[in-house]
Amino acid sequence: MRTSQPQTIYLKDYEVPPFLVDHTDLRFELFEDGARVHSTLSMRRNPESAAGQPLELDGDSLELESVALDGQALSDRDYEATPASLRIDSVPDQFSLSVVTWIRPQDNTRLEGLYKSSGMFCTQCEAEGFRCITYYPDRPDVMARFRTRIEADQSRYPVLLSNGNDVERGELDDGRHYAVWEDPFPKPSYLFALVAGDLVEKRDQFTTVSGREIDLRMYVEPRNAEKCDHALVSLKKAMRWDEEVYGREYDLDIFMIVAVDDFNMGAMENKGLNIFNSSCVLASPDTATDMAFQRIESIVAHEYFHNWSGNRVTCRDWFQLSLKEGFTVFRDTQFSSDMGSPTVKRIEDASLLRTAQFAEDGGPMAHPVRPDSYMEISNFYTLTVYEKGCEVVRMIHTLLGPEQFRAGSDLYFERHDGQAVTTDDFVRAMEDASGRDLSQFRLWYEQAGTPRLTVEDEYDDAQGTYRLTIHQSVPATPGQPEKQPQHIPFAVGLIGEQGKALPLRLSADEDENDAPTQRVLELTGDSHTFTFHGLQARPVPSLLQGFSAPVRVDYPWTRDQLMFLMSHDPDGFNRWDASQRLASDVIESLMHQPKDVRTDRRLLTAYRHLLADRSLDQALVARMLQLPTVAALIEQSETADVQAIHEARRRVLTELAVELRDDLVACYRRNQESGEYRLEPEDIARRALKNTALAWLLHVNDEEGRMLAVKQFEGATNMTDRASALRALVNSDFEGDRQQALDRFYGQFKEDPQVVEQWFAIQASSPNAGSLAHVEALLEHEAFDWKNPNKIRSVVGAFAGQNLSHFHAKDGSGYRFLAKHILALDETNPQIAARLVSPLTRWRKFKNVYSEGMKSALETLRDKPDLSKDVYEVVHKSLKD
Ligand code: 7MF
Ligand code: ZN
Repeated sequence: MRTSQPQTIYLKDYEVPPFLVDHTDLRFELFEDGARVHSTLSMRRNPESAAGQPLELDGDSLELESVALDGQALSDRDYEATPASLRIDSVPDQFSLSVVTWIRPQDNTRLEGLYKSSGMFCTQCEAEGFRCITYYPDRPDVMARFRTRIEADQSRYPVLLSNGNDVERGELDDGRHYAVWEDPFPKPSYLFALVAGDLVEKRDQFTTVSGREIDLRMYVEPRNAEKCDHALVSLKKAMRWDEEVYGREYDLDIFMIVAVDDFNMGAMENKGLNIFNSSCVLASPDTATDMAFQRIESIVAHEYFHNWSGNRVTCRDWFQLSLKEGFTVFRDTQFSSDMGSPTVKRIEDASLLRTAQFAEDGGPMAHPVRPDSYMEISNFYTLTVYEKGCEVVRMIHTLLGPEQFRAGSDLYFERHDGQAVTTDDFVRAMEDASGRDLSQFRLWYEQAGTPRLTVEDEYDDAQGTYRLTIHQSVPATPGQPEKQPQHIPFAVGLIGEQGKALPLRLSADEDENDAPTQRVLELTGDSHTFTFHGLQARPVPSLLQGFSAPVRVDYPWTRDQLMFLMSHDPDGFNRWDASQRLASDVIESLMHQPKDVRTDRRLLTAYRHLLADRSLDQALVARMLQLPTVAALIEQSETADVQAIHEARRRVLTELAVELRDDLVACYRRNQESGEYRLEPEDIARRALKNTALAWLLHVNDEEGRMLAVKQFEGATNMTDRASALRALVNSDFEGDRQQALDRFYGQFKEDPQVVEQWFAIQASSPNAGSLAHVEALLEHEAFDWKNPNKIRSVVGAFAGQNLSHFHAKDGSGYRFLAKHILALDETNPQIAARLVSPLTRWRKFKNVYSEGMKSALETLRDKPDLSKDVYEVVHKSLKD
């Protein structure tokens, strides 16, 4: 057991910083056995803070070499230093503090602060990594102008980068050189970045709307020189889009992107120097799938958009994280939607939310979008803060409409430029610009839990009226037993007998021609009734169109109604939703039925129509053909029996694939690759559809499917087709072809870490090939590396998060496997260790055979001496009753 309980930090305890930093001057001496950091801070007392407080700076694992106040060296009686803090009891109102620390980037396996990744130095400071570099008031409401001088060996580290503009460079003795960077914009320490390495530079240009020329520079290891184009193209698209849609222009003369292989997260928005996980920025058609290209476009945009939503206006404290993340995810979602298929983008986002975020919101780690407390802030970079936070901003957009939302965003940036603010300031700007009252809406930031809407309807033949009654309830969550009703924008439509969207008349004298076919009903109380007039027959309701709010909706659609919606709902999102509800219903009803009970023929008919429908957006068809995942089915069930769910889903998939075999082959052939690889939405959709058909054929070990897969694997001119064929073979019973394809794939790409990660993930997530024994063997593979977060995610993460039938083996072996590796990782990289605990946290959701094993795995973790704060928090909250 951990001997002391980590401290809990509360939002209600927030106090303004006692000291401010006007200027931060840094000098880094980088060596092979460590780095010396000289920091000089120009500080003064905060006039808004109580007088006479001592100076207390944050540190983390620091070795102090010297301290000087206003140029006078201090003796160790004048201050109190530990690896985690530096305290000076008496300081003047204004002073300069110089501190020298010694740190060891080469031994830094946590990947927080300054560390080495494949021979280069790089940093990750969000949220509290800067304190691993030097003593500092490491909180986002302390903003300073930074000047950074980097000194290093010239031949090993020819490229020396930091935030802002490069103002000076030169040579030093002993083959060393230096560079000086100055960032004119005051920023919090979490946006500081430094990179030193032997990198190639790719240059590009962007002319802003006001005619300024921006230098775009991308830095990568030489072997990745040919994988930069897509990120640079994406960056320019994002820069233009932010000017056009938000009126936001870039503010420095240089914008830099760096790719690093060892990175705990996806990417980081450091001012003027964004750092990316290689897997989220490097791409070529030969090595990256369509999905990877799309992910890169949206992540590059996300980090760029932070320049305004996050950097120019930042967070007052980490409880406000969603201020920058929720808003920026909303911005990147809108951007991706504009760049591709809006319906498919909405489906992707909503399925992530409904499976993973709803699960988080219903489990022991549930917290509001603006949490009230935390032990370790890195555990709060969650789906709730990011994705639900995005939905909250999206609902404001829906309630205000695009023009008023833009006015609110303009006001927010104008009012708070250069400040560190709260989510409340954001909402207030939206209110002030629009005149709308969002006081009840603020509960979305304060209450955890997914609201549930129960819908009843009644059709009155004589009156020609249709009544919808909607009840809402917000479930209890840890620390929040009682909830108030929330303000929910609920978009609805009604579909008539002929499959037409009907005009929605909320009063009898409303003219049919003025009535819209979609209305956003605003729910604010426990229950509401809306009456629609002038109907000739009972309509089919299309509820929560476009997923207008992050809520669950219960309405007893019949299977026939769902089929009807699948082919007639004008709302593309709800067509997909109907397909998922129908398939879920069919799968669930088969769960405890004897083997000879057949799948409802209506599902088959629906899918046969889909496969033949050439008029529908093919990207949407490809999405609708995907059966709900096991994770989605678990989320929908009361207490989950994973093996039964997995079996029932397999049975349905098998029956569909056998029955639709000819349609699948025809669909495959119709959509085969011809000509050059293009990344246009039609081409992406075509490949997705074809590869879904292929996966289904291989699922039932179809001979022609096997031939097509092998041919596609060998002849592929792009990674989407190659990886899809590999995945299909891996998920078939054609063991010979599977092994041959795996070996050839590895042989061809073993020098490329991003491709090897895909190779690992395809195996570790396969219900067929990814047995625990095989996954254990992958951990012994020459390409596996416990120091690299991407490798851990692609094997351990993919197994526990995506290979649910093996992970939830009834003998508990999957859970013990995960616990064992979390324990080891807790020593080297606590952030990654804590993230891996997540598949165990929802143990109460599962039947006893599973939950007992999950709980005992959590207890194993709890009993480790000196557990990190990161893992401690997740484990203890999960076990709490
Ligand atoms: C798109 O938010 C959406 C979310 C923190 C690190 C990137 O810019 C970030 C960083 C985590 C989890 C998700 C994302 C990021 C982080 C992310 C990236 C791209 N400020 Br942790
Ligand atoms: Zn972000």
